[in-house]
Amino acid sequence: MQVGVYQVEVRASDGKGGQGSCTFLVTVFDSNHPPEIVIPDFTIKENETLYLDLLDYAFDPDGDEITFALITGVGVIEGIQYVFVAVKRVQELMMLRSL
Ligand SMILES: [Ca+2]
Repeated sequence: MQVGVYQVEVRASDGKGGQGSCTFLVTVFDSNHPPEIVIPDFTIKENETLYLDLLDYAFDPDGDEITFALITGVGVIEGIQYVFVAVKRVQELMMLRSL
């Protein structure tokens, strides 16, 4: 049932020609709750790589499947994993990529 307000009308009959009726409203609201995600700060050394399984830090109150996207910042998200390679310089990153 989609979110919205629905009107229902019900009639009551007594079998002797007598009838009564009424209408009432049924409101269907969006019961979905957004995922909660909290990731603590991390400290890593140069040339270290930070791997995070994002499902360890996120939770959906309804049990919905969660997907992730990087909004801003360093690193990449692939599926449920965040990866940041803390190479010293851009040139070194280029070298690593060319290997
Ligand atoms: Ca949800």
